[in-house]
Amino acid sequence: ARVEQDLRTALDNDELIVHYQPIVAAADGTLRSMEALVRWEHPTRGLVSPGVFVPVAEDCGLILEIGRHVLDTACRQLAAWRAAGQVADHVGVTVNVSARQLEQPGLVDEVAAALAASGLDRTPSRLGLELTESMLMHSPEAALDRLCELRALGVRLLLDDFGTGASSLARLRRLPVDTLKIDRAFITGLGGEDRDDDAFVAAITSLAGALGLDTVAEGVETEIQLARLQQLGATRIQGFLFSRPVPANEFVRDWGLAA
Ligand code: G
Ligand code: G
Ligand code: MN
Ligand code: NA
Repeated sequence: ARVEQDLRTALDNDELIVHYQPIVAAADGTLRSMEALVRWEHPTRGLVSPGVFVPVAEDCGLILEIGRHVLDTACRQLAAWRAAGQVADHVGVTVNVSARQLEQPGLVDEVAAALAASGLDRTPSRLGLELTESMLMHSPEAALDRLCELRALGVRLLLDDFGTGASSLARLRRLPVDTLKIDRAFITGLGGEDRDDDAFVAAITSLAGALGLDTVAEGVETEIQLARLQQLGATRIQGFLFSRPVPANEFVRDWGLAA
């Protein structure tokens, strides 16, 4: 209850800020999009990780407000960078959506509102929503309807942490997703002694290719992993090798076109 009260205050005091991590083309390392990741700038405890407070926010329902805040902030930030000539028109932004948000019928209107308020409604495919397989298990039919409504707005849908959940190929075929984000658990061992990870990633990229989906490899930290992912046909790369998630000003300094 203490953390819940503090979170409420954090929202009111604008202590919840958004960091951005680049997602680049596997072929040439150019910027394709960035993932928006929330952080809590606590007045005394410093930067608090979402791993700590997002679960609390999900339990108490504050995740709905936090989610809306991150969505709005990310859309406005991308629009501002575009207007300033800092990012190319094809660059997008992705936002994590929690199960509680997806359960809300109002989510579709909120996404539409965020697009309209930022002006991204003219190019809605620049917004991507990251969902996990596990959150689709709950009530698959309701979730599927919601995903179709979101897709009808023109936004992209990404399956986050792919490979760790229990979704069947049959279900994957029915999901209106654009991109599989390969969980970093499968990236860590790439190019190493154990070839299991290579085989697993190869299977995902060939499946994605057959279904016409993009693949983002998450948690890429070494040149060896990058080279292997290029061979295996991953289309996008995200990880500390290129950048950690950074504040907006650092992001534009390091990745902006007019920098
Ligand atoms: O950035 P970091 O690795 O600390 O994130 C930890 C977890 O918090 C990740 O699973 C990430 O998806 C989640 N997360 C980060 N930002 C958000 C957000 O805005 N909304 C939700 N629901 N989860 C987020
Ligand atoms: O669950 P989700 O995929 O949204 O979580 C994204 C999280 O992964 C972010 O919090 C980010 O800090 C973390 N992350 C991003 N790149 C790397 C990486 O190269 N290595 C590690 N260990 N974590 C990463
Ligand atoms: Mn994510
Ligand atoms: Na992930």
